[in-house]
Amino acid sequence: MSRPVYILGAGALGSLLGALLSSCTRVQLQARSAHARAIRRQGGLRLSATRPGVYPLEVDDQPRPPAPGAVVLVTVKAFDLEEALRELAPWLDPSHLVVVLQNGLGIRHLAARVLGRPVIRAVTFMAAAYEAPGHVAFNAMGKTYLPANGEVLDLWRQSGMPAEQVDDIETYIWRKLAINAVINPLSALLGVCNGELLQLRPVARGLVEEVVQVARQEGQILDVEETLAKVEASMQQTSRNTSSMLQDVQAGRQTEIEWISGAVVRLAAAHGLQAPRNQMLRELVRFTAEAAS
Ligand code: KPL
Repeated sequence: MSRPVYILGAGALGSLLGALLSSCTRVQLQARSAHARAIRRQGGLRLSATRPGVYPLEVDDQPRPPAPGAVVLVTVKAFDLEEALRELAPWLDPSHLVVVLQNGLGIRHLAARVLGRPVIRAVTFMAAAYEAPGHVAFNAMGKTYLPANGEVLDLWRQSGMPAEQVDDIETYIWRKLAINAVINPLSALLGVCNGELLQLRPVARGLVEEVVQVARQEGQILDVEETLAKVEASMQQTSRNTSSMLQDVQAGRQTEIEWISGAVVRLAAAHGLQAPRNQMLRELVRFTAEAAS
């Protein structure tokens, strides 16, 4: 019998994972009241685009503890992570497995520090957009990379999601950072879907060069051409998605810019380097997000 799953963070990604995982185990999704009400009214979460349909799902709009032995998937945005984990901490016991899936750097350390226990840091390329309460557009079935934990890997695979166990999760964290450092700020500033950015190769290359340079200082040997190819492959694969940063700007919310471009700039400075392109996008996104809020 699979472990139950508890999802903290019912945005586009958390809701999508809840819907898909509910086909193979019990899922408790913690959601805001309008989203929770719509899910109950429809008899589940509505997915459109890939695998359309209504997926039955147990949803709570009042904070509830995870079931014993649950896999706790933390899918809140990076800027909400610390507070969400502080609220979760009293409910955890050694039977729980905590998995963090945010964009950006420093996520595993932050989570382990706040919870005082190790967590599983996963990297996912699933792409989704929150359309309306009770409705998520499932825009790309991307792979999820997990460090050694067979149980979480099995849950993913049983529910039909591609997943791979990897020894070097740090490499995937840096690759995803490069992807997010190009796609997220550019899409948020230009107001376009990810696929449109394929036309901006020289801009993407400049941003990737800076990320690769910082990664090297941190002991991650990435290659510019290979990383750029991965960024473009992600633009292709998620071409119809609006990035999470564009969704945040459009909704007048805070963005993850400090966890993505901001992290690149701060680490560059710590190594006596500069990352002027990432710094420029960081400032422009901050300005745009403030103007939109
Ligand atoms: O991670 C993403 C995001 O939007 O945050 C990508 C992979 C770019 C998909 O949109």
